[in-house]
Amino acid sequence: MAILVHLPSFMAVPITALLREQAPDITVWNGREAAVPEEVEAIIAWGLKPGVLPAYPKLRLVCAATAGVDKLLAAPDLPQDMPVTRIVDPGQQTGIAHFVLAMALRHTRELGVYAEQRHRGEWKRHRGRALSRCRVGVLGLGEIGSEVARMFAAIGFPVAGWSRSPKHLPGVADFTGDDGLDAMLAQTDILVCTLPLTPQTNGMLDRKTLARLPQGAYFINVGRGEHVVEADLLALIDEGHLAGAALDVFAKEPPAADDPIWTHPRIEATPHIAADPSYELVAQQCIENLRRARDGRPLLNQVDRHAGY
Ligand code: OXD
Repeated sequence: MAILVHLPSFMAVPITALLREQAPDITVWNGREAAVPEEVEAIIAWGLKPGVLPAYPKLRLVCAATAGVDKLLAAPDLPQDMPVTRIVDPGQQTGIAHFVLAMALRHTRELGVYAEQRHRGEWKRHRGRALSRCRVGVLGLGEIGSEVARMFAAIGFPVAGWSRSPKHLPGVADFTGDDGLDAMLAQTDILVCTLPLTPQTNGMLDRKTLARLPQGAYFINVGRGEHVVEADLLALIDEGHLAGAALDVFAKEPPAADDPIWTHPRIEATPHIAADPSYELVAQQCIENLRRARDGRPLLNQVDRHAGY
């Protein structure tokens, strides 16, 4: 029984060590070079280039080391019946919600404006907007979106959420479907994207959609960069329709050196750091799922391949 860790080294090194510590009976390889292909039964990965999967004839399981699985599901040679699992980590959900709140409060309290003023040596006070008058709309009410919505509601923001089916979360107004999306956007001052990336959500935040937000709305993205048509977002900010955006995810990470995102004064850009999943949990879940797959038992957090998350 063997696991192949196929991840960028900043994740691969700690996760490999934890797998070895938690399951001394399982062989764990960090990187494809070391692995014996005929022995690999599970791969932990973020994305899989074409040609990787067919090299492992005994593969039973592909484990994402993250909440999002879009890069894994995009592998052209991922067999239809290959189980894929993702990470569901309450600690990560809380961390992402904290990050989103920090960005939202930075916006409502105008901390970016004060940072600019300080560079100019300017002492000028602004009256911030009351939270109770700042309407939040959360796109996607999965585990992460629900936690984000819950935290906004807990500190007094009016909150709405858009999801495939109504979630009935306390203090969160439900919106569904295309009409629901338009209706929610029209009454959203801070839009937060926590959607999974699927063919249906790819590129959905284009000029037409974002322009439905009221003048002066703010956008926070902790979903995926591909949800947004970046040129449309920047144009709406430059035209003054949107106040700005906090982006933690990008279609290309890191963005190209000449991407305007690096220097745009109304964009807060961070390198996909909203919150990582716990590496202990990643290791633990992969080991447990490999044992379950071997025994033919149901897997934890198995992705619905049809839904794409
Ligand atoms: C992700 C994660 O899916 O960090 O981006 O979990």
